[in-house]
Amino acid sequence: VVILPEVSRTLNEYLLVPNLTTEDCTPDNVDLSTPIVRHPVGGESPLRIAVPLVSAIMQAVSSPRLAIALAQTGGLSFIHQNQRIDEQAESVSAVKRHKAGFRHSDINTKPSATLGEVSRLLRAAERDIAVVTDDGGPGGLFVGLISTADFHPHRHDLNDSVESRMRPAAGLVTAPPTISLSDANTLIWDHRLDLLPIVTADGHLASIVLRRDYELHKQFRTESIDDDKRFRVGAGINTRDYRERIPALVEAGADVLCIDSSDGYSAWQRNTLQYAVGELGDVVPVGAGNVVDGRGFRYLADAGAAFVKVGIGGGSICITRDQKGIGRGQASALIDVVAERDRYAQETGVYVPVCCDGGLLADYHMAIALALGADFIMLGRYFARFDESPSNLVNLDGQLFKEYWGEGSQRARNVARYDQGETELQFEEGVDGYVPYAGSLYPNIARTVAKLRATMVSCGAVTVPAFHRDAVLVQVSQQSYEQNGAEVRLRTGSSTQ
Ligand code: MZP
Repeated sequence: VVILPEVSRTLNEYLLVPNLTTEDCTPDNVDLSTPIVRHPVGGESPLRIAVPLVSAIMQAVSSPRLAIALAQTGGLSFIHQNQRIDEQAESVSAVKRHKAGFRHSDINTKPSATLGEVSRLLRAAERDIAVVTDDGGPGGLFVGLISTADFHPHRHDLNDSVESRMRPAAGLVTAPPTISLSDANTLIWDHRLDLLPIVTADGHLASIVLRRDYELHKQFRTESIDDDKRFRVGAGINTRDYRERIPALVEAGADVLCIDSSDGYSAWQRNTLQYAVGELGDVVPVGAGNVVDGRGFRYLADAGAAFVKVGIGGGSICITRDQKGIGRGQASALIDVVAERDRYAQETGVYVPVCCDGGLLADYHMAIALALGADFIMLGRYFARFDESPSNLVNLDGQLFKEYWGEGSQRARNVARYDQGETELQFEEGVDGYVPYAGSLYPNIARTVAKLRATMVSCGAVTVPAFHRDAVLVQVSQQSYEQNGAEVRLRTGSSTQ
């Protein structure tokens, strides 16, 4: 037996100690882009994303709609493999059919277009979202979004308490064309809106204002797109039907694949990688995992993995540790794997990116994971909460939730991910539950990205590699947990998100 001489630690057990912030270290200067697939040390990765977040390979998370929204905001989705090959290939095609790079000039909207006209134009152009701008008014340039899929003008009841000088009509706010950006922001915050369409007295759309207009506007320059202006999308595969599934997904246009397994340190993954890299001729990069130590990383990197995913037992819906006693604290797993990634890069001249998967309970855990050396982060619960995820929105005792279930639950029955030696799950490794509904993906991602930028600024880093190199972390004591827990009752409407 080997007993590792350490305690297994989670991301929650670390905090970042600030480094010097210099004048040019500002949130705007922070570049969150990161490599997704293996590349020569010092060279360019063939696949990078602008925001280091990817969505989990799960039924309740990665649908075409979520994949499009995430690609628009600079991340990447992995369409889940717990479905028939033709269904999964169709989901990949659905993302690739959408054209990226929306500009308001593309759809010829003008400030005087009505909401109905914009919607019709969007449908005709097979677009979900347009950027609408209006440079009139004292607030300067308004930048907004309109979406056929997500935009529900009637969703928010504005009729109750809008400012008296603004006349509510049919769920929209009518306002004089001179409404200032700060007036608009007040309305947005007061009514907890993601976006606010401003219509003129004669019912024309003057502009649409977002809560975080600047962030979103910026992200439109960082969409995850290919050379052919299509959104990028990944897809999960398994170690059983890969001979049929990989060619179908490649044909459908998948940009990157990932072997989806709860325990990736296996000969099955090596065989799958050998097929993808060797027999199939390396047509599309294939990531592998999950592992929790350097041995697992090296095994998969040697077998040709494009990236290696880290994490066993840490997922919010995961009960693998309780059921099988298998797993490792996510921080300890990352520290071990990242050290091996760096040794491997030194020895071979090849950098194999590491993805931190699961168990991130707060936004700041993403910063801790990046600081510990992760190149990008995979999230399930985080994305399941949004409008764009495929699961149902449910009202439980007056509070809104989205359904979220693990791939190891009876509901998902992902037998290819959980090797229990049978064609049916003999015991569950995941739970079936609910997560608090959080609205649309767009403002949430903008907020998370703003937090990541702010953390990196405090740590004096404007790039992810600099953050890896310079971050200073400290373990927190039990005592400091208790101090953090001092209870302050929140005012209604305030939030810690
Ligand atoms: P989280 O972001 O919800 O904490 O974790 C998502 C990750 O949990 C997934 O990417 C996957 O690795 C893992 N997962 C998915 N299903 C289960 C399960 O049923 C699971 N146990 O652990």
